[in-house]
Amino acid sequence: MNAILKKYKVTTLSEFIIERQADFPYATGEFTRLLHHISVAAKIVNRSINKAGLADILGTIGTVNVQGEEQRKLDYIANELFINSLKNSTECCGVASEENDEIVNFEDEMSREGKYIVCMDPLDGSANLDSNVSVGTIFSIYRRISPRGEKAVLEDFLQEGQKQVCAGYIIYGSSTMLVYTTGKGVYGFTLDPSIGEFCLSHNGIETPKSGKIYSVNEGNYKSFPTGIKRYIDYCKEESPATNRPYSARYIGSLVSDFHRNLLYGGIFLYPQTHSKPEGKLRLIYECNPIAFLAEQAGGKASTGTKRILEIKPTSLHQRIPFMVGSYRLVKKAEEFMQEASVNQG
Ligand code: P6P
Repeated sequence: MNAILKKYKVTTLSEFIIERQADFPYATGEFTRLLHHISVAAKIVNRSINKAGLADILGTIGTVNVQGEEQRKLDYIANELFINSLKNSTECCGVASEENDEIVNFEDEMSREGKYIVCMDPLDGSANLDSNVSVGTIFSIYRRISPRGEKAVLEDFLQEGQKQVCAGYIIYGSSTMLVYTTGKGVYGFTLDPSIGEFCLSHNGIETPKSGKIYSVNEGNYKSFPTGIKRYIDYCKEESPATNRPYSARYIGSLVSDFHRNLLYGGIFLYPQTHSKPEGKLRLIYECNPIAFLAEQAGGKASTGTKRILEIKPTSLHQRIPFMVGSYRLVKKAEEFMQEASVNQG
């Protein structure tokens, strides 16, 4: 009987969070409620994405966000769903979202007492949606700095990434997965549509220390810094003894590229370019959460010269050069950056 029960035993996300609540000193269930509400919004977004082509919710809405990027119907829907669910949790006093120029304050009395704030990219890679390429939601949770009972303030959202209490993503791909860390390892949950639950499928993700995959938009090669060019050339060199040439894999959807490299080993790079001197990816709701996850899985994340999680943000939508993935691959890329800066004097 035990063998049969063991085969059908599932651990849902809610069960897992409660079991691990001991990881959260002084937690009286607030964090559990907050993460539960994120998972509820994720299920609804997943349902919307799965029927997008049938429900006339693909395409754009004729507006651009603070990034100057065309907003898509599903960007708007996902943003509203996550913001509403976070408000309903009453554990979060405010949200910073890629889709909103300013922070979103939750004014009701219970939310003002909330001790957490959330930074998020509600639907990263959404330009890929119409072609059915996988996309993702990225989220990052901090304890607020401002006093409970008052409105959230900008400083609550400009904390260094190493202050995160939780980071995670949902990848809406061949299966829908929620991957998160609270600083005690990385755990993956796969959505079982038949029961509507995220079920534990990756009980402790450790990323390989090295790998054979490099992910970068090589169309920007000519405008990369010298060190990055030299590293990409190194990835392409014939060297069987060191597993090179590596394989180029680039989906153009951060969560998808990162998730593959997390599991298989590899490096993702979005360096600075002539047209994007600070890089493209945003520090507080893309690079910081992904960097926290990478480090918790034994990987590394930097600008090429600085550890991402030690950078003090200066603005909500600040962009930053980014490389993340297997420890030894990122370290090698940093060495090329270091060598180039020494040679340039
Ligand atoms: P490019 C999607 O727009 C995104 O923000 C990330 O998901 C992705 O890694 C990157 O931009 C792709 O940018 O310039 O290569 O198309």
